Amino acid sequence: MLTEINFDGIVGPSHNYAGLSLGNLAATAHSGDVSYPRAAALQGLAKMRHNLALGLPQGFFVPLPRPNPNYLARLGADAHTERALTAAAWSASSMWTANAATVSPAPDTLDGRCHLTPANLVTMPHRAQEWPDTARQLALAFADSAHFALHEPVPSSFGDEGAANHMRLCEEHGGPGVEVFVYGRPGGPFPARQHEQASRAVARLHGLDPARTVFIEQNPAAIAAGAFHNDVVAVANGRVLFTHAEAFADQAQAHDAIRAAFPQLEVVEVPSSAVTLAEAVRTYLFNAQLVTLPEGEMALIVPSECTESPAVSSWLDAMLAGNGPIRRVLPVDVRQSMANGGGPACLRLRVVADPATVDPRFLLDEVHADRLEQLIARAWPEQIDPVDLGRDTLAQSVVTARQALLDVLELEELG
Ligand code: SUG
Repeated sequence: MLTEINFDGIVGPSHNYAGLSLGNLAATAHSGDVSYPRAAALQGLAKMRHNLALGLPQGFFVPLPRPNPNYLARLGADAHTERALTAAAWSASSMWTANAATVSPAPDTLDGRCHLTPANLVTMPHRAQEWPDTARQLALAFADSAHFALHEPVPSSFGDEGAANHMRLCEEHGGPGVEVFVYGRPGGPFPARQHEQASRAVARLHGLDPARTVFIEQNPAAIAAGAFHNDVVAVANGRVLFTHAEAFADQAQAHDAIRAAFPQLEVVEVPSSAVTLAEAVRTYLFNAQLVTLPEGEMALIVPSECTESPAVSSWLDAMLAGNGPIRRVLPVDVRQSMANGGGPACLRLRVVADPATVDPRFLLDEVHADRLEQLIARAWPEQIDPVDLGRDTLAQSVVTARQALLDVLELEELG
C-alpha cells in the first residue's frame, strides 16, 4: 500500500560549522563554532526514533563520502589552499535530505510511477557536489523501475534545491495530489536558490498534470529575512497548508491558485502580528514536519526552539485550543542541525511509496536504530573545530566512521 515514508539524512561524521551558506542566517551566525558530530547524529537518530514510535514509516540516507576525495584536486587545491574550499570538501550538508530531490508520487504522474529528480544544488558550491552521490543512493533505494522513475538533475543553468521548495496537497497520501512549486526571483540581498525554470522542468519531466500543478513565487522579503528555502516559511500535508502570512510574493493570489486546483484546501496562516518573519526564521516554526498520525490526527513536529519562544509558543497554544486541523504539537531537539539552518523538515525527504518496493537497507526499525546508535556513539568524532578541517588524522576518523556505517547497513556498494 502507498504510504508516506520520511527518509532522514544520517548526520555525517564531518558535521561542522563553516559558514558556507550566504542567506542562511543560522549558518552564518555559527560560522567558526566548534561542532559536535556525535551529538548531532544522535539527535537526528532520536528524531527518527520519535517518529517511528508515532507509527510513522521511517527511512534514511547515509552521509556522502567526506572529505570528498577529488574535490580539492580538481580545483588545483589542497587542504591548505583556502579555508572555504577545504570546508566545502568536508561538508556534511547532505544530511538535509529535503534538498536531495523532488519527489512526485505515483498517483500524480502520467506513467503511474513515483518520479524523483535529484536537486543540482548549484547555487552553493559546497552543495553542488552532492547530487552524483545522492543519485547513486536513490538508484539503490528506488531501484524497482516498475514503481520508480529516476531522472538526471535539471541543467545547472537553473538552480534546483529539491523538495524544500515543493509542497503537495491531497485527500490521502496514496491518492492523487496537487503539487505546488515555489521559486525565488533573484535581485535581493541573498541568492534565490530555486529557479522558476528548474521547477517547471521538474514538473514536465515528472509528467504532472498541468491542471494539478501550481507555481508560486516566494516572497522576496522572506528570502531577505533568511528563508532561503520555502520550507522555512511554509509546509503542507493532506488538505492543510501551514504558512506564514508573508511566505509568498502575493499571499492571496497564492492561496487562490492552490484552491483553484484543490478546492478542499485548509489554510492555517500565522499572521506577522503573532510571529514576525524574523521570529519564524529564528525558531523554524514552519520547518516542522506536518504529519498524519496512524490514528488520522495531524501533528506538527517542531524544533524545541519553538517552545522556548514566547511568541511562537503562545501562538501554538492558541492554535491547539482552537478547532483547527493540527491537533498536536511535538517538539524535537535537533539543535546541532538547527545551528546550521536545518530544522526537522530539512532533515527529511518525503517519498510516497509501498515500503515493500523500497530497498529494505534504507528503512529503519528499532533493531537497526539500536545498532546505528551504538556505532555513532563509538565512531563519530565528539567535536570538530573548523580550524582542524583538512587534518589527516581527523580525515581518517571520518572516513573510518562512514565505512563502519556502510558495513553495519550492508551498503558496501556505496563504499
Ligand atoms: O543549504 N546549511 C544548509 C541548510 C539546508 C536546510 N534545508 C532546508 N531548508 N530544506 C543550506 O544552507 C550550512 C553549511 C555550513 O555553513 O557549513 C548549510 O549548508
